Amino acid sequence: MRNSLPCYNRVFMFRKVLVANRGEIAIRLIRALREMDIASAAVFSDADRDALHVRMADEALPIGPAASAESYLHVGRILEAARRCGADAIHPGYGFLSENADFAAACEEARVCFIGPPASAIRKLGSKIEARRLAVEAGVPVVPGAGEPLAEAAQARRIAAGLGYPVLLKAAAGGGGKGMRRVDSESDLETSMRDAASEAERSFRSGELYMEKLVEEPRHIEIQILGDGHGNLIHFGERECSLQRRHQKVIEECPSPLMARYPELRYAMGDAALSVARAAGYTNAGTAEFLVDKHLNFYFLEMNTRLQVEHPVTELVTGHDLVHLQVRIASGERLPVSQAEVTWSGSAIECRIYAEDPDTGFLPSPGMIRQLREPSGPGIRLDSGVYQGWNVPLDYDPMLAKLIAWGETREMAAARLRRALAEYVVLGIRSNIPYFRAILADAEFLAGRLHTGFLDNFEQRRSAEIPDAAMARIAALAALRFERDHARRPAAASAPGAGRWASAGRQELLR
Ligand code: MV4
Repeated sequence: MRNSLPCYNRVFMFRKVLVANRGEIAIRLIRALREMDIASAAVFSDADRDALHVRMADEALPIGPAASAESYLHVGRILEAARRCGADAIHPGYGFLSENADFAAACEEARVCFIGPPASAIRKLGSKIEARRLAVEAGVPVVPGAGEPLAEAAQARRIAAGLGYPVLLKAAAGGGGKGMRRVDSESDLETSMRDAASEAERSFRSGELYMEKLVEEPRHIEIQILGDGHGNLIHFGERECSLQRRHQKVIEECPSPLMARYPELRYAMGDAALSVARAAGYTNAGTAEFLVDKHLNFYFLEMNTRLQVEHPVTELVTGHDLVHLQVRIASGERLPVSQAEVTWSGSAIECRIYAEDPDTGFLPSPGMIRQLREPSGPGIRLDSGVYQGWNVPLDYDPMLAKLIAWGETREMAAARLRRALAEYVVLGIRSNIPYFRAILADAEFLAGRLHTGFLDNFEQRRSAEIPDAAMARIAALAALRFERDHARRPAAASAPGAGRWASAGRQELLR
């Protein structure tokens, strides 16, 4: 590591950056580094020897077996790779080590710059209870609830009675909806607390819970922020991420369709996000998550201390490259953009393209990509991590690419996205492309009536429309898969009522 100064006292731009990630985000980072004349070093596990990010980087270092814990999540091996290739800095991307305060601290210790917030800010914001407390101190609204860990049932009953049911139990170490339970009445409270605590314990090795009033059918809107090491902190407006299934985002957009009607909301939420960031001593890129209820009250939920998957929609609408800015800030430069220079033009929508099968409840569908035709053309950006002939490994998140469309208006962005989805061909594995084609044809979506229950609702509306013959084919496939995977008795025997569908399905398949 070329110099021994901490990140923010640096004077020179990095010469080489280690990209501690894989897939489309590794490629996104390698491209930005190349644009900045900085050498890139990729890392790869045994499962990723032939991966696209390995081919695109200036050099690539093996870091261990397929299992993430032994490779992309292994602090020692990542730091060793950085030392071996002489990298001045590490970009963690998203997922893996990106929000690990111990890793950020270990980088500081090893005198290699962590391109992200300081370890202290990651640590403070890692506990949702702590983040809530910071927000309250900063005068930012949070959902009515308890700002303390729940210790015992009697205390929980008192708090819930004060808030009024329904309430929501949440894990302090939470994320992704794990350890979260809706509670509708006092009689369910104790059981739900036990369930939530044990799920949180299993997922995060901490069963600590807190409680909030449940916000019904909220919108999920988040604010992108960026701060330098010289006290400058600005926001890049919102992204709406209300379209999620099982706490996985599916479609994200900028601006939120809500902001067309209530532009002052963007500035109020932007200020709130900056207040929380200031209270946490935040620098580099971050995202403040909010819920917005139907009366347009907004509530701070948590801060994601990384570059997010959906950052491209913000880039397309503001025209700023967030990765360039992250790298420049981390090397000690001042933010080259002022708040007044952040403006919003047009509309962008992103689809997360996954190797998963919408016909089997979105089971992962890894394997060989036999044929690939990727869309392009006016207003289309494709951040892809795959190529034709590559075998999508089953070891990691099966996201293939992000398809992003920009248009003068939301209607234009949607039209371009529809056109690009029609061009997109992925053969050999299943993908969720057909699912997106259906969403982009949905009147509710096109009207911008978004909320976090949208996709559940959409799927129910759609399954009601599936004709019997198609349902029979689905039942047949499910039955055959069950028999193959469990190699015991037919599925019909184990699911009451399934027999009729399964035999109808077999007939259908034999036709
Ligand atoms: C909530 C909520 C309603 N009320 N909090 C889910 C993940 C986590 N980051 C926060 N989540 C929620 N917190 C209160 N007080 C509803 C959700 C929620 C949700 C939030 C964003 C996107 C999708 C969601 C799906 C279900 C529930």
